[in-house]
Amino acid sequence: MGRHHIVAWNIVVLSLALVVACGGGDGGGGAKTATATRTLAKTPAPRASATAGAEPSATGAATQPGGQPAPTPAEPTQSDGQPVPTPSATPPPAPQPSDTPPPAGTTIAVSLREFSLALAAGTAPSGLVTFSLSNDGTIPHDFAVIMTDLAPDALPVDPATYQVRLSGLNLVRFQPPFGSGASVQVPVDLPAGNYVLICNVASHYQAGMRVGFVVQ
Ligand SMILES: [Cu+2]
Repeated sequence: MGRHHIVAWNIVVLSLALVVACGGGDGGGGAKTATATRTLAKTPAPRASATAGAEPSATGAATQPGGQPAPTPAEPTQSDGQPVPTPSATPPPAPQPSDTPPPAGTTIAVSLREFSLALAAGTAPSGLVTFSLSNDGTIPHDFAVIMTDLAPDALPVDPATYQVRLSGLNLVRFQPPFGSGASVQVPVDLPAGNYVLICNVASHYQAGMRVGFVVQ
């Protein structure tokens, strides 16, 4: 029994020693690890590293987002740049047409009624002349541009139709009858010369719908 008792005691002691050793070791290791961790955490280096990490991370994050957005804006910018040039390219043509209209010619307002034919201007430079017709009367009228050196009231009239005989004249342009209140734009390219403008509805010329016009 004594040996057993001693052995048991030894076992207990060994066990305690093992427990202490292991516990101490583990505790010490844990403590050391914790200490090391705390030390690292408390150490300026970790903070610096953390700060540095934060800065780089922030920088990196900013850089990455910035870099990613940067390319993205770059693409919109390019896309924007492309649309911008396109509109900018479009405006130039617009000015060109806008520039074109002025030299395009002269517009002459013409008021037709029973029974007269009134012009806003009796002359125009050679080139495009746009007669802006307004039927200010109550019945339909037509409009004929005749290049002739005859006097406005000297045109030949067909006694059967009561109309100016256009077949023997240089008819430059003829606008068919249009109704009361209507407006019609009649562009004509006119060389320099003398013209007579008339309405050739039966009897209208004789009634007074005629006027001379000079292109210089
Ligand atoms: Cu008429």
